[in-house]
Amino acid sequence: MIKPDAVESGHIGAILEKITAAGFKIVAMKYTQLSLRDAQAFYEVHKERPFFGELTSFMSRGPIVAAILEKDNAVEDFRALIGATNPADAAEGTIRKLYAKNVGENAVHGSDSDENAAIEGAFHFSGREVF
Ligand code: 3AN
Repeated sequence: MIKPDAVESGHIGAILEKITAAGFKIVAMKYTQLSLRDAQAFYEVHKERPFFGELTSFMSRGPIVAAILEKDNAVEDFRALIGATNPADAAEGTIRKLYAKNVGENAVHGSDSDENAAIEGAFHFSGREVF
């Protein structure tokens, strides 16, 4: 996902350019907005964390871009492309170093495993929206 902070700041195009230049194929994509309930469901694994309320209200405050990306070694390579969760720790040239505001408003989300990528893809897309 391209998160609400990066959408608000006008970085959709630049972020998609970096993603495709890094060799990812976009197999599904939409511009949409999560309701608070959607965000709570999406981030269910974090529900005991102290930042859950902040995270879910942020993720539902404005539109996002959701996408399914394909590439060999996609999970690891995408996490390298986006950089550390906290942009202060992110490597130079990474998407979060370039576009994230702080650890909460950090521009993009990437799945942390192939299994979660499949679950998260199914959260956003029906079968006929995946190409
Ligand atoms: P990542 O997105 O890098 O996998 P996770 O899974 O640890 O990071 O955290 C999920 C999301 O929760 C992050 N993308 C970020 O938006 C938010 N988050 C993580 N840590 C904090 C924190 N200390 N304060 C506020 N939000 C946080």
